Amino acid sequence: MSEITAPKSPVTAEQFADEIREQLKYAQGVTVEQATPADVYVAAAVAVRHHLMDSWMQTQHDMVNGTTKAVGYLSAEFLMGKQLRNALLNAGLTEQYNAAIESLGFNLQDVVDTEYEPGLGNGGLGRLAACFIDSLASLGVPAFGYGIQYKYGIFKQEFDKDGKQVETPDYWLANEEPWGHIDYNRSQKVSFGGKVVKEGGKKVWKPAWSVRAVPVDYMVPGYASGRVNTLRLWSAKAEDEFDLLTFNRSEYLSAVKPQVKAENISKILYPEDSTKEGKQLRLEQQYFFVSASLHDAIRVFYPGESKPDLTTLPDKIVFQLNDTHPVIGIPELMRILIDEYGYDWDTAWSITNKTFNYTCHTLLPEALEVWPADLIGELLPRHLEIIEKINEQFEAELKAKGVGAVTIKDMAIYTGDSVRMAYLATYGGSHVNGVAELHSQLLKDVTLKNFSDVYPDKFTNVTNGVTPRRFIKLANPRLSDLITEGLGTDKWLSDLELLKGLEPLAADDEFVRKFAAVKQANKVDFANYAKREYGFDLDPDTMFNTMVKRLHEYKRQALKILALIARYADIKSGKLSADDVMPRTVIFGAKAAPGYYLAKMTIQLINNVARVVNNDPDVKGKLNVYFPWNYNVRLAQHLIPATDLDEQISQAGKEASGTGNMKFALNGAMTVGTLDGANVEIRERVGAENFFLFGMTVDEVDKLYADGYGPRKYYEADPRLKAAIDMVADGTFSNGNKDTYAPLVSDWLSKDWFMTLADFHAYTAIQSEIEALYAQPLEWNRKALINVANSGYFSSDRSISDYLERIWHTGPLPALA
Ligand code: Z2T
Repeated sequence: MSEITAPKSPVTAEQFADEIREQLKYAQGVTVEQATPADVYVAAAVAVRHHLMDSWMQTQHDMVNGTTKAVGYLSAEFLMGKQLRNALLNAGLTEQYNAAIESLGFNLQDVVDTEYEPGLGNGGLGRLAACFIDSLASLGVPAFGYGIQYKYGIFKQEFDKDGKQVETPDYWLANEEPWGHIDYNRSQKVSFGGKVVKEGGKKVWKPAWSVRAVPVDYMVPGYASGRVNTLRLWSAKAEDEFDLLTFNRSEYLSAVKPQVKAENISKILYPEDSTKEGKQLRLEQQYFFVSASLHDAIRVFYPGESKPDLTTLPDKIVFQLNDTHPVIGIPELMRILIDEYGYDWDTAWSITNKTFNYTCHTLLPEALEVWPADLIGELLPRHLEIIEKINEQFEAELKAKGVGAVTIKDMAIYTGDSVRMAYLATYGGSHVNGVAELHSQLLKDVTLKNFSDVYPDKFTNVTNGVTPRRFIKLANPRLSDLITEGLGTDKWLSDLELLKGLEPLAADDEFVRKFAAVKQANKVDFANYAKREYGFDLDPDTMFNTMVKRLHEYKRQALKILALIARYADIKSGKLSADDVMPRTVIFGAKAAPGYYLAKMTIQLINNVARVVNNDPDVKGKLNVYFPWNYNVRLAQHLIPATDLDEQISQAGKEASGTGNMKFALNGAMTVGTLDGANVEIRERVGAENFFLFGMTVDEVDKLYADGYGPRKYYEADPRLKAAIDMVADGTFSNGNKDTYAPLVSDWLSKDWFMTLADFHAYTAIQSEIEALYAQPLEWNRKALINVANSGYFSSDRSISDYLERIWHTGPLPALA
C-alpha cells in the first residue's frame, strides 16, 4: 500500500495521552473529568510543542553553527490559519493524537473546533507568507519569518439587516493561545523621533521615545523534514523606564501615558488590501518590526560578540522584503552598520545591497507605498538623512551610466517631498521579483521600466504557490486518499509534480467516477457546514460556483453579480425555459476594507440579490446565492474542496498572481477566468481545453483605454446588461429605493475603471459552454481531474526552490543524522 514518508515519531498514543493529562493537571489545574474540549485543545497544543522542541533546538543549532545561509522573510502579515492539525500532520503525530484524544473520552472535531484562527493578514500576501514558511521548513531550509503579533487581526465581518458589512474587532488574544512563546529575555529596544546631532564629527541620533519589542516565537514544523523553523512575531511593550521628571512632579497618571502610546504600535492590523495607507502608525509598525528583526538576526548569528564582523552578514542570512512594507529595513541596516558598528558608508552599502531582495505584489500604482518626507523626518530623522544620501549616490550612478536628466528625475527615490519605497527597494537590494510570469513582465515593461532598463539583471520572476499540506491534505482528506491510491504513494505531499501521474487515470472512467464521488461528498459536507455555521440550505445536487477573495473593484465581483442578475431576469421572464437552466448555487466570500465605499456597497448589493433571488419561487431550485460572512482560512479549507467552478475574473493586467486560483485547481474545480496573473500559467499547464477563458487581454485593455473607454456604449448595446443594471437602479434589490445603489450604478455607467461592462458579453457567452460541459458529469470531472494532475507546479515548495536558486542562493541544512 502507500508509503509513509512523514516521520514516525517514537511517541505512542498512551504517552501522548499521559502528557495531555499532566499538562491539564500541572499547568491548567483541571482533571480530565473537569476538562472542556477547549482545555484539551490547549493541553494537546502544549504536548505537540514539547514534541517539536528537540527538532526546533537542533535546527537553530545547525543554523547558527553551520555554513548554510538562512532566509529571513520580513512580512507585515502572516495569515497562518489554525495550527493544531497542521502541526500534527507535519510532525507525523496525527494518529497518536487522534487515539490519545479518544482515549481521554473526547471527540476529535470538538477539540479542533475550539481553536481560534489568528487573522494576522489581509488576504493573498499574508497567506503566501504562511505557505512560504511552511515550505521553507519542509525543504529543510533554515529560516525565520519575522513580523508583528497584532493584538487585533483582520476585523470580523458581519452583515446587518440591510446586508451591509459591519466590522467588529478580532481580539484573538482574548482566547487561550498556546502556540506563541513570549520571550522577554530576547527583547529589542526600538526608538523613534528626536533629532540628529553632530558629536565629534559624527552624526548621532538622539531619539525622543522608544518601545520594547518582545518576540513571540511560533514553531514552524516542516512536513517530513524533521526540521522546525521559527516565526518570530514582535509585540510592543512599554519600556519599563518611567519619565522621572514627570514622576517626580508626582504626576503619576500622566507618566504612564507614553507607555500606552508605545503599546499601540502592535495593536492592530491595517485592513487595507492592495492599497496604501499612509498613516504614521503604519510607518511606526513597519519600522518597529524591521528594526527589531535586524537586531535580532545580528544577535542570533553573532552570539555574544560585541564587535562582530558584519561583512559576513550576507553569508549568514538573506532578507526577503514582502512588498514595500518592510523596506525601511534598507536605511535601518545602513544606520545599524554605520552608527552602531562604525562601518564606513561604502562597506555598509555593499553589505546592505547583498542582504536584501524585494518582492512586489501589485500592479496598481496606487498600492505602491510613498511616504511623505516630513513624516519620515519626524519619526526617523536619521533614516531620512540616509535615504537622501542613498538617493544622491543613486543619481550619480545613473548619471555615470548615461541616463538622461528627465529619467533620473522620474526615478528619484527621494523627491524632496516624499520617499518612494518600491524604488528604494529596487535600488537597495540585489533582486526584484514579481509573483507570476505576466506580473513580472509588466513590472519590467511598465511599473519599474526605467529600473529594468538600467538594471536588467536585477529582475526576475517567481510564480506564487500554495502549500499542499494545508490546502490538499488537511482541507481535502478524501481527495488526498484518492490521489495516494491513484499514485500508489503519498510522496506527492512533498513532491507535488508527482500529481502528473494522475493524468493517465483521466482516461479511466472508473477512477473519474471515484473522483466525482469525492467532490460530491465534499459538497454534502459543505452543505452541512453551511447549515451549522450560517443557517444556509445549500443543495449539493446543484453546481457549486464560488468567488472568494477580497472585495476590490479590479477583481470584478460586480461582473459576477451583474451576470447573475441577468440570468435571474432571464429565468423570471421565461426567456430561459426552466428546463434549460442548469441549477446553480453561487457562493461569495469577501471582506471589504472598512473605508472602501464602493466595495462595501457591492457587498450590500450581493446580499440583497441573494435575499431577492433566494425568496423568489419563480427561480426555486434553479438559482441560489449565498454569502457566508467572515471569509477566512478556515472557511476556505471547507469551501475550496466543495467547489465545482471557481471565478478568477479580474481585469487583465491587474491581479498580480492570485493564489486562490491555484488552490481551486488543485482541489479539482474548473476555472472561469481572464488572462491575468497566474491564470495564464494555470491554463498553460492544464491545457486551454480544460480552462474557461474569456475577456480582454492586457493589450486589448490598453488599446481600449487609449482609444477612450466609455462604458455607456456597452450598456446601450447589450439589452441583458442594460436590464441587469436597470434592476439595480430601479430598486429591485433595495425594496424599491432607487438611491441605495445610485453611486455604484453611476460609477458603472460613467467610469467603470476596470471595464466590467466591456467584458460582460464575453463573460455571459462562456456560461453556455460551462453548462454544456457540466451537463456531462463524466466529462466535467475528467477535465477537473486533468486540472489536478497538471497543477503540481503550483506548490509553494516549487516557489521556494525558485527563490533559492534565483535569489537567495542557499539551500537545506545538511541532512539530519
Ligand atoms: C495583497 O494581498 C496582495 C497584493 C498587495 O499589494 C497587497 C496585499 Cl495585502 C500591495 C496580493 C495580490 O493582490 C495577489 O494577486 C497575489 O496573489 C498575492 O498578493 C500574493 O502575491
